[in-house]
Amino acid sequence: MAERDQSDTGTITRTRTKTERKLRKPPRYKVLLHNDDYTTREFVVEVLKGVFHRPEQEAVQIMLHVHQNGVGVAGVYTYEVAEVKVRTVESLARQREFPLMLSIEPEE
Ligand code: TYC
Repeated sequence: MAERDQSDTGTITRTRTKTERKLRKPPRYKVLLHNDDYTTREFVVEVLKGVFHRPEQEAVQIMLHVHQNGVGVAGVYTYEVAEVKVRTVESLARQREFPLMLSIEPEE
């Protein structure tokens, strides 16, 4: 058996492959919109258009999905961008005294 000095733990290391490093895409997060009984449909559509850059028809579809199912995806972003979207919409909603709730969850 080969000799080992005291600092040698026997651990074998290797250089990370490109997929483990450079080509790894930043994780993405869903911004979820939650239904409530007080926020107006119009406000939710305006937010989906203005903050999440959804075209009118898509904005209406997402709003109706949330209205009917309780929750839906407004958009998918890096964590930092998702956080800013949530803060922006919460601020707009509170200015109008709407209780609209949003949350962030990892994609997949
Ligand atoms: N349920 C609301 C209403 O009937 C509309 C609504 C839709 C509210 C989506 C929030 O995330 C929401 N006025």
